Amino acid sequence: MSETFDLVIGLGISGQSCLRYLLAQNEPVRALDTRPQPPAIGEVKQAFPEVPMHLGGWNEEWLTQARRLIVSPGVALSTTEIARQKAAGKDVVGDVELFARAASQPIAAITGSNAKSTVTTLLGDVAVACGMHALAGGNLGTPALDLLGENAQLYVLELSSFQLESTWSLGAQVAAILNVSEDHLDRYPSLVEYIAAKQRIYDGCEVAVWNRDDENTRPQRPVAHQVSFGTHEQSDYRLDVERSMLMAYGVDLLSSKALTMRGNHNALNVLAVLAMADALGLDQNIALDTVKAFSGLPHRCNLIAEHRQVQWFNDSKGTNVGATLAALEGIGPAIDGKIILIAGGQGKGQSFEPLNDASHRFVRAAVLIGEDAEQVATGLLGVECHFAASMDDAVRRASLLAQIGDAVLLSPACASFDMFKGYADRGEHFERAVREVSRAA
Ligand code: UMA
Ligand code: ADP
Repeated sequence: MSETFDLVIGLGISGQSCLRYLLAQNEPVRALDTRPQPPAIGEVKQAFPEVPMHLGGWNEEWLTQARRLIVSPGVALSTTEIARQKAAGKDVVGDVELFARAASQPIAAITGSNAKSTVTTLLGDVAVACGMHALAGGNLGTPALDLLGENAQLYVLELSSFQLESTWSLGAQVAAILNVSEDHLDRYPSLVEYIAAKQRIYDGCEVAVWNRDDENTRPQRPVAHQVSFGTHEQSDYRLDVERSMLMAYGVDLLSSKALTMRGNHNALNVLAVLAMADALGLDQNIALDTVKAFSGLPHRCNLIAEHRQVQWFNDSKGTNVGATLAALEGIGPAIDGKIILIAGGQGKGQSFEPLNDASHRFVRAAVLIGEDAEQVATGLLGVECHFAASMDDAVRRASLLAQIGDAVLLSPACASFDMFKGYADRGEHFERAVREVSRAA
């Protein structure tokens, strides 16, 4: 009988954080990745010389022998090999579950189809401004387990539905689902399973913060203390759209015009931050000063150039229909002309139809790229659609289509991996191409 061990599945950054954590606990551990060449595998092998690794497929013997499977977010629990072990009674967890079991300080947890990174970063900034040693991470970039041992007083975690699938013991001090729109339907059979994964964020939480405008965010299981935000009149934290006013429990807090980040969607993000900050007992005046000054993260609807009276916006992080809708509705009414939309990439099984109404109102023409370009066109009925083979080509065409007063918006509504290393790479390509057409003109 061989020694029993934990099997870490996936050698990406969360798998590596699990190896560091388990080795520090002196746990026997092995690792498996179904990819023949996971990124930077040379360095990974060097960093963990004592860990037996299996690459390029499953290892049924290891799966069966392991006492526990630690599964990376990129691998679904419904994968046959994992589901079989789970059905046989094996403990199957993710990195966030290991983190939750080990963390002794409060956790603020944030999920949603969009705005997670913005809200996580801003809430972390608010807590730091209030004098707390707060650390932000999770899906945002630094794996949750790497935040342990840093003497944090508060953990602010962005959690994806993938991470929540394999988490049971979160017990956050405050947890929020910001919004739900179609995403990752290449992983979930339907929106119902995707929402169920997101709802797990409320398990064992003290305070649930949810979006009164989006019923899918309301806790589906009882949570004693609930706080809502939204434009709806009954929202505890409310954006009064007519008066451009952010309010809490009927009291005016701040004009949305005083925010550096633009658009109603960002005002709602700020409300979510304020609701969570209050739930954590943070100083509201400091919170208000911090949210006012926050200018947002790159690749999220940023104005990057203005040339010949045409504005250029980089919203490369708009990787689903909900984000692109927010960008069209934010920019469309704010410009004199119309939008030239650059979109497309990997559609992840989404329906693009929800874009029809806003594109009809605000879009002059679209330039579509990537493997699901034709599918994106189904959400742009009545809009003149062009197809481009590269980002350079798309930007050149967009510059020819734009008229005075127009805005060119890169908001792909799709993942980028068919053409780029990720959303940041796509956004950088876009910005370079924009600089080139501006120089050439
Ligand atoms: N993979 C395999 N076989 C394996 C293991 C992974 O094919 O055995 C593939 C996955 O399907 C995926 C890729 O490898 O395509 C990376 O997966 P991973 O789980 O190894 O990823 P990590 O490097 O550990 O990064 C993960 C998150 N990635 C995913 O959920 C896909 C990162 O979020 C996160 O920042 C990091 O943990 C730290 O917590 C990225 C992401 O794209 C930004 N998240 C999705 C999103 O935001 O929409 C959910
Ligand atoms: P996430 O981490 O959930 O992907 P980000 O803060 O990175 O969230 O933003 C992703 C995309 O969502 C960007 O295109 C951004 O402009 C858009 N976005 C931000 N807030 C909202 C919102 N409240 N509703 C819809 N889209 C939003």
